[in-house]
Amino acid sequence: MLEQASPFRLGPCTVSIERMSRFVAGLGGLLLIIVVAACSRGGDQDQATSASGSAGAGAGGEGLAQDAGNLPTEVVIAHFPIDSLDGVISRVGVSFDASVSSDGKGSVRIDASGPVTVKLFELGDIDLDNTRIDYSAKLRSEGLQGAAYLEMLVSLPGLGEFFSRGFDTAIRATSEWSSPRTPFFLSKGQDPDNIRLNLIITGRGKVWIDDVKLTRPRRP
Ligand SMILES: [Ca+2]
Repeated sequence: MLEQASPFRLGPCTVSIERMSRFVAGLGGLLLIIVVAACSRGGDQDQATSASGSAGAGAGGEGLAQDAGNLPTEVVIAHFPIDSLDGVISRVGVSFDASVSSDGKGSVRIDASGPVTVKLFELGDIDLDNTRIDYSAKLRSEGLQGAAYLEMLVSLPGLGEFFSRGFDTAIRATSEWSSPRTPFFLSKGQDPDNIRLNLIITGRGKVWIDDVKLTRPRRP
């Protein structure tokens, strides 16, 4: 297993992405779109911290990008606005909460009776390599003993399954909505045949998750 650090700092991109998420939430379901963010590019320096390394800019996943103009900084690979439990894999202690959300359209609530890994979404074969990918969501907690954080599992053909865990953006106790994120660095030729998006909870309590995304930095 190869653990990757989570160095991504929340910056001016966050606000723009949240605005865009409200817009795309109305479309529902799994979307394949471009986020047009007005903020400046800021992610490439993070490549230096890649545990798997990166050969820099190059090909891969271009089929995902349709130019919407005006300097988009991130490309959305998958977006789950969560206005129902559709697609959510784990169901034990998991419910849809229409009254609590970051986007006004409900969220997934987990009533954890102890440590649990909540399996949220499985993306299957994604045509990407030679890029950073970022798993992000909105998280909230109430009376949480321990912590809750994002986990991304990336299956690479011939190499096995690797994980990225957002320890540094974990939430604890009682917290309002925050925007955790955890990255994974795909080297050239590392083209995942599956990506799984999970939520790890290390103790009992209530956790809400909303607005789940997988994105990558847009290339210049
Ligand atoms: Ca929602």
